[in-house]
Amino acid sequence: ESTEFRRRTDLLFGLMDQYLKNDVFSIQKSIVDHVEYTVARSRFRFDDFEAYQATAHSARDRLLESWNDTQQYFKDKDPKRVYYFSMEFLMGRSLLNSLSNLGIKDQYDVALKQLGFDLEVLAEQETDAALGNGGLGRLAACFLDSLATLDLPAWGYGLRYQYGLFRQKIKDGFQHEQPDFWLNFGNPWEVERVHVSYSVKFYGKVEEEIQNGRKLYKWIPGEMVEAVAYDNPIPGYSTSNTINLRLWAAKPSGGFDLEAFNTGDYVNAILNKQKAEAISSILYPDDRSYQGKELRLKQQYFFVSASLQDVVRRYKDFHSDFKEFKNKVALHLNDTHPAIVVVELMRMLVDEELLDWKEAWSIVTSVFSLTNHTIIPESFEKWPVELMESLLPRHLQIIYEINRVFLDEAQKKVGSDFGRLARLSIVEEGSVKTIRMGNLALVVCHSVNAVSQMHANYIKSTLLKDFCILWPHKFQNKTNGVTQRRWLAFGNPALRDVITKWIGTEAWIKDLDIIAGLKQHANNPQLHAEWNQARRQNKFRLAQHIYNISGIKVSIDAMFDAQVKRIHEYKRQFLNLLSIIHRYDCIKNMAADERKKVVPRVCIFAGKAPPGYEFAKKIIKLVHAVGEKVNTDSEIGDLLKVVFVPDYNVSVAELIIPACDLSQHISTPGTEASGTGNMKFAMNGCLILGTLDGATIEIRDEIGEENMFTFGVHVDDVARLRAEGRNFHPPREFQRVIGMIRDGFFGCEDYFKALCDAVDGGDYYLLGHDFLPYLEAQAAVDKAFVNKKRWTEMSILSTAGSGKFSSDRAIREYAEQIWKVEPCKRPV
Ligand code: 4GP
Repeated sequence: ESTEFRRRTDLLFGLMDQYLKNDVFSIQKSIVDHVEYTVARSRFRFDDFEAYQATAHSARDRLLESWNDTQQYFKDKDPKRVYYFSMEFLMGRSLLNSLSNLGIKDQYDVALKQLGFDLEVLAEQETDAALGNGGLGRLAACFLDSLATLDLPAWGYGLRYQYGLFRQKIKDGFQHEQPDFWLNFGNPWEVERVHVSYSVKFYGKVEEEIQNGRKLYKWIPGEMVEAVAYDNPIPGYSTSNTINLRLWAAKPSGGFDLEAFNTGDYVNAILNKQKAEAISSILYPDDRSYQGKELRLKQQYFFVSASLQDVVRRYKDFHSDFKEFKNKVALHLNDTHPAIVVVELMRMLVDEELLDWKEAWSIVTSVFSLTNHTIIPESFEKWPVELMESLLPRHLQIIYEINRVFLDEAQKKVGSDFGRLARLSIVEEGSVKTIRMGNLALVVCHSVNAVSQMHANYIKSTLLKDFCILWPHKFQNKTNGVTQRRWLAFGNPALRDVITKWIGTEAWIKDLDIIAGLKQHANNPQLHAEWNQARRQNKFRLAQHIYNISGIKVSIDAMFDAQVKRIHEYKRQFLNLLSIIHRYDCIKNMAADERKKVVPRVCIFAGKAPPGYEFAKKIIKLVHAVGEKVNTDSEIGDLLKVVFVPDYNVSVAELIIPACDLSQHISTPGTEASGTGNMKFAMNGCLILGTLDGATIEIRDEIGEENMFTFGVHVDDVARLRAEGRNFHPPREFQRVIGMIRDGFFGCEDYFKALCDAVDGGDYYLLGHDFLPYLEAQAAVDKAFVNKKRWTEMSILSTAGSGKFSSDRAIREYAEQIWKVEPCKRPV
């Protein structure tokens, strides 16, 4: 047999020839081969889209080689692995990122140029992978990039939604949602693994039997669905490691279909298929309470069940029992959406692997960790008991048992403080009895982390207080970070070159702390010239885009001022708009010579409103209404422009972030857990105008108060000010701009009435309180902008101070302090 093995191996090596080469000629050959054999066009005639497809496939070939070897290396070494479970991954486009991480972008540039194509133009052909709503999903994507770059043995697990986050179309200033058919033209960045599939059970009943004196539970499912794996290779930067993001698609389970066919129920068989596929069909937008709860819970269980089966199978390939499980596996939950997985692991260990409860519990409580991403209590999902009982009957039993043991133990600590015990309980009694998934995760996970220092302090004293008292050691902070590769090095090549030149190395692309080296040159006029030159190039690109989408011409000498993020009351886009109206009003009332002193601004908004969230939708309409008035006012000209860039996504962010002078992060303190846009802008040398909320506080600590603009109420005062709200009289300036909206100055007064009512009655987000301080901060911004030298210095110092906000730093902390995993670097 061994001769046969050798013969075959020799044959295969001979056939392999060698790894794919990365010289220009080899790359061209693989591109045109893909034109001919994959895209099935003639190599003598293909357009930009076909060229993109072929280029993507040739890049994918290279990714797969690296992927295969990395996975084989992990298998050989069998290190402890970390699995990152997330319902959302907001990946954006892959082409430029993959080529850059693989270190072969320059060769592709040349190769394509000679073939008559422009790589940047081809890259525009790619549809964003928008499998996420916002911050949480984008963080997961940044983390994968860092996990790969730091050579950590990691996998991501999630759902392969058929439709990404909706596309935002604007008609007459109103948002319209259209489905995002992102897979319509195929997806060259994934590999379908038809042989990697697992059955996932739903519904049915639980049977009990006694075996050898032990009571066993058997779940007889009422429905089964197959989970099929799609692998998305994630290359690290400047390493030969490529890790995996495995996304599951739901397919009907053969057995069930057959049954229907056999009874002649052809139509039902097809409907069953559609029903199964619906599980991985849509990504829920952020307005959870409006959606079908059952489908969402089904999605959650579907993805964690398949993932866990996969993890356990991989573990069992090398281990005959579960003694080593804790030492080999770390499972991380990206918020509580995947929390049902803790029960699923308990069920697998007790019911299927026949471990006793105690042993299983000790494993389950050692392997899971959790990140909490919001301050809003509703983000802790709850499921009606009735729903849980019908969909996952065995899980409900296990939850009750976990809760019983937990409350017994808690009672020993808190005595008969029944109020507190009721708050701690995983089961919430009430008119509708529910399971609190947040509490469940808090009980089971060995570590629970916040995403900024302020968020940590805040939730420890509010949302998680009762749990903190029980287990203070569980709670910690891991301040977010973003990948400087996508967000600076690749997305802003002009600035990258300047940075690299002045700090004398490009090592900062892998070690962002080094970027502090810019500080010593922050006064150098030559650097100033190059810095501004690079930034101007980006402004020009954005101005072009704005013109293409809206026909609005903006001056690149004006200050580009952006607020781009999901539209939410707490993020206070409304406050920004009110100050724009105030600015407009002031300019209109100025004498001509006074107007000459006004600093010209382009106010840029972008962001999606969750489909069921009326307030947010009205904000979008108001941006357009104000824009229409201001942009067409001939007296105003370049002094003020208001622009809404539609369909905000990763690619749009990549265009806006490098091009802005000022970015706004003005949430009411105590509402934004961290924010990551603030980090991306700061890294790109864009100054921040912000409140002391989330990670903006840490950005201030790093960059220096004097290099940004902060204002507004203190977080400790928010509750009191809210309580006193009724007695508060907002300033005259505030009343005036609200009055303008109410009086129909921008039209649609009935439609906008609810916006004005929200701040006139109650003003929960304290816009009235913050209005004057905000205007003062805005005035300080104007004043600073006129001093070009000072502004440029501040911009350089923003970039120089952003070292901490790399996701590499964040991931290193997670790896060392939470997951206890170590790098496993494949040799070249
Ligand atoms: C977001 C938070 O709102 C944001 O502050 C934070 O930076 C981000 O997570 C990453 O931690 N939350 C979500 C969500 O996106 O869906 O809860």
